[in-house]
Amino acid sequence: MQAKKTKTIALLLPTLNEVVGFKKIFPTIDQSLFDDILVVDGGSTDGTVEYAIENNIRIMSQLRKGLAAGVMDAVATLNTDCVIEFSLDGNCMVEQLPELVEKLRAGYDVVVISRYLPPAKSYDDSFVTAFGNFMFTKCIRWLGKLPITDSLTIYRGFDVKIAKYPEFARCLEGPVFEPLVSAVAAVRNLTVYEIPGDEPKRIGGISKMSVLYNGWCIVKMICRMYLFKWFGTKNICSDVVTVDAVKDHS
Ligand SMILES: Nc1nc2c(ncn2[C@@H]2O[C@H](COP(=O)(O)OP(=O)(O)O)[C@@H](O)[C@H]2O)c(=O)[nH]1
Ligand SMILES: [Mg+2]
Repeated sequence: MQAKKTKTIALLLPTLNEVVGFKKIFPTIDQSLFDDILVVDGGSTDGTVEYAIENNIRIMSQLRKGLAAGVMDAVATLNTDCVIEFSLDGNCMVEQLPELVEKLRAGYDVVVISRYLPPAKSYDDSFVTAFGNFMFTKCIRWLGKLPITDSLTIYRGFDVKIAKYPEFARCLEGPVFEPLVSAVAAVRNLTVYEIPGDEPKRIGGISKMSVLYNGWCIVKMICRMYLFKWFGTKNICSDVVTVDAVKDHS
């Protein structure tokens, strides 16, 4: 009998005008950890795309607008079992990639580098983002059973099957990709492993995140996920034909 193949992992690098961090951080990444490396670019004009091409890094330009849409569309093109999201702006520490890879290969569905699991600390949070992250993580953790501490960070790996569940596409509206991965994992009782890890301050460029808009989209997503938890798929979007709905009409 053939031995079971270990899980394959892609490193996904979303970029939008991130050339400073890209040049500084990418050369320090151990590329041998991954089966695939892909940059998804949101329309950079600062040399990010040119740098990727010059260094033979696979890059795709996203067609839809926004970080979550770019990540979703890039994940859909991957042929690997798992994906790790990594931000090249200095917020993610390269040193933690080997452990992240190891835990994914060990079989966890989601592995998160948590900024709030002691002794880790975020050096990039403002009072507002720290409060928002705390509240949203509480709401998301009550969807399931695991005591997760960070549901919003981009720095995570997960099984790509999560993005293929029906409730995922139905709840992905606006910038809610990472909290949605955590919410789906909670509702479905998937295996989640958290590794404490500091979030250093970003280097170069500016954050493209809008606190109010992101917060509003996450509130809507969490409400939909509670509806999904309590009443099932057909209640989270009216134009979806579920197996139940098909049965009703037969
Ligand atoms: N492809 C793509 N990447 C983006 C987009 N917006 C931000 N990014 C990248 O995603 C990462 C996280 O974004 P950032 O603005 O730093 O968010 P923050 O860390 O939550 O403040 C950075 O590496 C950005 O360059 C986008 O619309 N498309
Ligand atoms: Mg950032």
